Amino acid sequence: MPKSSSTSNDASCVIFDLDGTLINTEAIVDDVVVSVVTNLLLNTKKKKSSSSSSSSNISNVSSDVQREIFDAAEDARGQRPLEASMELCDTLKLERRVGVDPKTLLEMCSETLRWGEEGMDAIPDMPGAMRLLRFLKEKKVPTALATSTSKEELTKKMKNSETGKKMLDYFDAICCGDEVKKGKPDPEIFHLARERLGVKRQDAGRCLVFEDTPHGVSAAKAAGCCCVAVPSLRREKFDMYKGADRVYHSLLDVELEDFGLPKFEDWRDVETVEFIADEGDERISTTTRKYERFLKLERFLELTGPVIRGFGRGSKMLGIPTANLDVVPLKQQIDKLAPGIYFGFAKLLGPNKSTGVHRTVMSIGYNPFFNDKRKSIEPWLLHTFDEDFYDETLSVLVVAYVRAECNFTTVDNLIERIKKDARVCEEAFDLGLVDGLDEWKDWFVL
Ligand code: ADP
Ligand code: RBF
Ligand code: MG
Repeated sequence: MPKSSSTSNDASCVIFDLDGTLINTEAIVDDVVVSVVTNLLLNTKKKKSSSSSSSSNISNVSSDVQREIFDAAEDARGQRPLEASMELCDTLKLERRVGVDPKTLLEMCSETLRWGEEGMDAIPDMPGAMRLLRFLKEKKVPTALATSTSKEELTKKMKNSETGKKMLDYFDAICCGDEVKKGKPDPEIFHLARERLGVKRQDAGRCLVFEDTPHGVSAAKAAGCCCVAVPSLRREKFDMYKGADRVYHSLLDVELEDFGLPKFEDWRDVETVEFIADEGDERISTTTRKYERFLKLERFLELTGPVIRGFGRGSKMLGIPTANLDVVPLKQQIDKLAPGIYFGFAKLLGPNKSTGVHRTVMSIGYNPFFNDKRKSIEPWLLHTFDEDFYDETLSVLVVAYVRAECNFTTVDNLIERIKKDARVCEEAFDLGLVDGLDEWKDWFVL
């Protein structure tokens, strides 16, 4: 996945997309689109089937249809609302199927999507967004926002976002969708952002753009900018990001020094574990690293729940048991984390409580090697247990991020990589590289 061939390494400023890049609105929008369109289609179907004798299975049809709608909603991302609605109507043939035009569809969705209104859930930041913005400000790198959202909607969204209006204070310039004639994938908004940052057209390559959608990447590249993609679309669609200069799994993985910008200072090297880029390693940067490393979380995260049955692969296939936790009740908490590999501690609260607190390394994500469709939380406790402990309550304290999930060509390579993650965890604690644990001292009391 890494692509560094034509990457410019002389960036002087950074331009950000908002939705899906800095704040996580995409999941909220997709939910609304899927429910509005599903209802439209089902209502028409009901009308039709009540006048005919065929008894079609509506719930069956609806799950297929929902997948189709979700897919279309994903593909339409990155554009201004009306243009996204036009693409949706077109892809799903909504005018023909249900007689709904783009403007009407947009109105129906906006009615449900009332950003900034009382009672709406707060819009979460994307993992690593504030870390990146804070760092660029500290290093005095000029930044701009280039969003397809209109000024009015932006105000509403930020009122309801986790960090609130504070995020907007980080930008030297803000460009909204209603300030340009043509929206993304047209380059106009990136030209505007570049101009507002005082960068000449011939220097557009020195603007580093962060985007999450293929439409956004097209716009940035057409404006002559250097473009980093942090995809919000599923892995199957990663081919659609081919136009980007570099693709990262999350904002946490970005190596600013590859673009000539200051290097993050919060990664900690584990100087006893040598960095050897292995097959699955997608962290190959133009600046070679010597050691494995980890990034302490700004806020540790506690995940507690009963141990459930997983995919039945850990012990059998890998010889590495992972005590899976149910993601559903923990969704809000794990959305704060980028999918990836983490380490920390774990304790059991039932019959195995007496075994104590154990160092733990875990994967929180989709396990690309197995191409899982569902997210899973899989902690491997670095301790030998005499027996299984299904159903027992497990509490995990997530302390640090190690890397993004990767794919491997062989199981042996995956196993080797997981064992190396375990060494990073062990060494980080042995060498006393993780501070801030005392704030959690109550959690360590059994
Ligand atoms: P599953 O797919 O059901 O999660 P695994 O093969 O991954 O099955 O095995 C996980 C189970 O093994 C855990 O639920 C737990 O009961 C048991 N287990 C034993 N030792 C460990 C360990 N060190 N770390 C995690 N789970 C362990
Ligand atoms: N699965 C992957 O597909 N890619 C990975 O990079 C990956 N890294 C892991 C790292 C750790 C520390 C652990 C415990 C698991 C990791 N797995 C990874 C998950 C592994 O595929 C999963 O635990 C098994 O499939 C069991 O369900
Ligand atoms: Mg498991």
